[in-house]
Amino acid sequence: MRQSHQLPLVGLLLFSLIPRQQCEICEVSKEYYTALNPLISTMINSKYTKGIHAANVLLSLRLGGILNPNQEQQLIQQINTAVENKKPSLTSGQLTLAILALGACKGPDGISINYSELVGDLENKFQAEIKNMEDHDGNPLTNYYQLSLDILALCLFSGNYSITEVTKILDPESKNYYFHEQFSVDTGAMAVLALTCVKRSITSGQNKIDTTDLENIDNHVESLIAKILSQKTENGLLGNIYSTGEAMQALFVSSDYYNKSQWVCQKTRDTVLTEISQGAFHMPTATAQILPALMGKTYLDVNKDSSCVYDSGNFNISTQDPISVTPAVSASQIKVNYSVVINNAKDRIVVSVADGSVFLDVMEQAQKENATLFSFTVEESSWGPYITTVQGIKANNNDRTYWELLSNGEHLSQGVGSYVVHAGDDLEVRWSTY
Ligand code: CBY
Repeated sequence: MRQSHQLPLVGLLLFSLIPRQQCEICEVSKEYYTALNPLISTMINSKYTKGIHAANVLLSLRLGGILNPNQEQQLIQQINTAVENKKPSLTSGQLTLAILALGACKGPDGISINYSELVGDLENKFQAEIKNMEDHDGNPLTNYYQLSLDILALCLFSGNYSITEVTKILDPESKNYYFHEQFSVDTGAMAVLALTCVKRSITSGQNKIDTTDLENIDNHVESLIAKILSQKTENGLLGNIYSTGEAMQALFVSSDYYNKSQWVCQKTRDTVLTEISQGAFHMPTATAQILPALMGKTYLDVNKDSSCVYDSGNFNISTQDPISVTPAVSASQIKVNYSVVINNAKDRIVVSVADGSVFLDVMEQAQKENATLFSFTVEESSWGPYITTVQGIKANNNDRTYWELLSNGEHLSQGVGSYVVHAGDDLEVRWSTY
């Protein structure tokens, strides 16, 4: 996690060599695919590409046609085992990602997964999300990002769902698109992909035409796209660097809803490539979520009936750990301030950690020094460790509470396992409501 790829040369190369013609889908051209090798190695070799967390990675690599059948088989095996052993405890979105990954295409043996069983399980998990919303003031068991993923998979894999109901759920005015009153671009993007799939199923005649549903879907997509574009930054990112890949996918599939002057795809792509060269993508999930867009693909390209494409020499994937040019953590120590904030009460400590340490190291050091005030627990998520309790107080989706991470008063856009701390930082975990 402390490793980062510094690929300035690759970034420069991509920057200068990519043709800059106008196009709706501005993928990286094939000749330069090799420059994506380190990203791919990160996905395949990382310690986080484990169990169910491998699903995002397999989905991305299959959409890109990057793997060889052997590598693919290993990932499939991991996901199958995780699904078999942990199905009841998987969240709806985790099960969905497994279905999307396993069913992204038809493997070389022509054997497909048992869709009907998995899709049936997903229908149940999706219903449980809706039931939770009814019982808990509109709050799902997980979140709207996962509900949108669920709807996308039910749509792509012919599951049962009511078009009218999902259209109502994904109303852009729902509070579930917002965290701290800030529109979540990741969530909006996933909802656009789900709604676009549903719309296509209506217009292609798979589902009965109801003009009110169709109109509502159109309005929702239009409004969500406007909200996504309103989060465009000066340098072309959509939200932040970690939401941009999926937002690009949403914009690829909905070009009827904005005009060319509102989004210059190439600018976004070039900024992403620069960020890649600066090491922003050392987590496999982050990488998995950016890669499809860079290759001109979207999750709507998942098609259980089309044969998988395998790497025909564009990539040279090593099974070695990706090379890191970041110097090993040096022995020098830095001091940082760390506080746990609950309402108006603040428990503060100054801790010493090795230069190059991440937020989690600071929390561990503080816990060592004072277990009463600074005890905490984490859960492994596909984005790395996620703080679930501090001082025994547990985050709860039913009341929209969580432990928020801040540095110098700023909300962080990385988790505890990734954020590298600096000397003198004022780090905070704050009991918050989103
Ligand atoms: N994935 C999910 O279910 C997560 C959906 C997501 C929208 C997600 C971002 C986007 C994505 N692409 O996966 C999301 N985060 C959600 C929904 C949430 C909420 C989780 C609770 C719930 N209702 O399900 C919540 C509480 C609002 C939240 N994220 C909190 C946090 C903070 C975690 C702190 C902790 N306790 O450990 C944190 C660190 C923000 C903070 N400053 O406190 C955070 N999220 C971040 C930074 C992120 C980004 C991760 C980027 C990175 N490099 O690590 C994120 C990509 C993501 C994961 N969250 Co939330 C958003 C972004 O910055 N673009 C599906 C599942 C199957 O995997």
